[in-house]
Order: sequence, then C-alpha cells, then structure tokens
Amino acid sequence: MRLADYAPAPSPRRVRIFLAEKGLEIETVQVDLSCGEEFAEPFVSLNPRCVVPLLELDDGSCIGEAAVICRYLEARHPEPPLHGTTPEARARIEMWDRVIEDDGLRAVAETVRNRSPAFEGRALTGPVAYPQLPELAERGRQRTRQFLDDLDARLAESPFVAGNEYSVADITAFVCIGFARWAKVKPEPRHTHLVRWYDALSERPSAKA
Ligand SMILES: N[C@@H](CCC(=O)N[C@@H](CS)C(=O)NCC(=O)O)C(=O)O
Repeated sequence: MRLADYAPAPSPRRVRIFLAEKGLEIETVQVDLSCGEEFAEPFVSLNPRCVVPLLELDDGSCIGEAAVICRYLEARHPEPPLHGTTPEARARIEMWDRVIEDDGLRAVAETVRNRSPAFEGRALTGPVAYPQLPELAERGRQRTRQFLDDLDARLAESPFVAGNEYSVADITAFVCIGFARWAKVKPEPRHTHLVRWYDALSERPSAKA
C-alpha cells in the first residue's frame, strides 16, 4: 500500500491522522501540488481527477476520496474502531462526517479557491480551468463562520462530534478547523465548546500527523 500525500493539504491530512490513530505506518509519496505534480505523470495516470489523497493498493488498483480511504483502512484494521461498532453508531458517524464535509470543508474550499491568487484559473480541483468567482469566496466565508457556530452548538450537547466516542467525524472536523485558517476564520473565545474539544484533540499524538 502506498499513500499519495501532500503534507500542507487538508484532505490527505485526514488520512494521516486516521493512520496515526490506528497506529499504522504506510509508505507515503509526496505529490507536490505547489509545482503542479498532480497534473503530470506518473500521478495523472493513477488519478485523472488530479487530487490527493490517493491510496495505491498492492494489486495496482487505487482508492480515492479521504473518507473512502479511511473506510477501507477501517475494514482492514478494525481496531481501534473509528467508524462505530453498532448500526446506529455507524450511521451517526457517517452522517456527521458528511455534514462536516458539506458544511465545513466545502465552505472553506469555496472561500480559499475563489480568492487566493494561487488558485487563479483553478477555482475547482481537477484538470478543467474554472475561473474564480469573488462572490463565492464571500459566501464561503459566511458559511465557514456559520459552520463554526453550528459545530460549537453540536459540541455543547456532545463530547465528540458524533457522540460519546472519538471517531472519524472528529478527524474531519479537526482538519477543517485547521483549514479554516486558510480562509482567515478561526474559533473565537465565545466558541467555548468548540475550543474545549479542539484543545483536547490537539493533545492527541495524531494531531501532529
Ligand atoms: N473530495 C476529495 C478532495 C480532495 C482534494 O480536494 N484534494 C486537494 C488537496 S486538499 C488536491 O489534491 N488539490 C489539487 C489541486 O488543487 O490541484 C477527498 O476528500 O479526497
């Protein structure tokens, strides 16, 4: 198994933290997104969608999408469980993971990719050159701020994002809060529950991944 990674990027970080929580070490190759390596060989043949992370299996097949890579790793290495152990917990964790992708990660990406000069002509990932739309950047920033409020409210009623146990949904949310800094949005002192949860997760060894 080999993970195509790029250290500064949020999506592969989800997988790196997941691996660290599982106590797994796998071969990693850096695809330097700052030089456009995602559009060049050998990577583009492995993943024509031109994004990391990508997990290359020993039989040469590839699995994309951070959430799906984590699911695959969970199936191969069930301990400690990060996707729940009962049908109800599995559904709850999956639900929150999707909510955080939709309301959090997409909102931040919308902001950053429609505003930063580094993404000019690359407002969406992939080989098609989409232009930046400044109004989307502004809306994305509003959505990111709303996401922090919503996550704070959720964490007022639950110790972890999807319930009483740490799960993959916490990893996604934790990475998203770090990514939000790219959009110049960060938790405020009034987000007491979010700050309590974020500080606790920052203490876990996996946070360095
Ligand atoms: N939905 C995908 C998103 C992957 C993604 O957007 N990856 C970014 C890095 S965080 C990327 O590879 N960007 C390449 C580019 O900007 O050209 C996942 O969860 O894996």
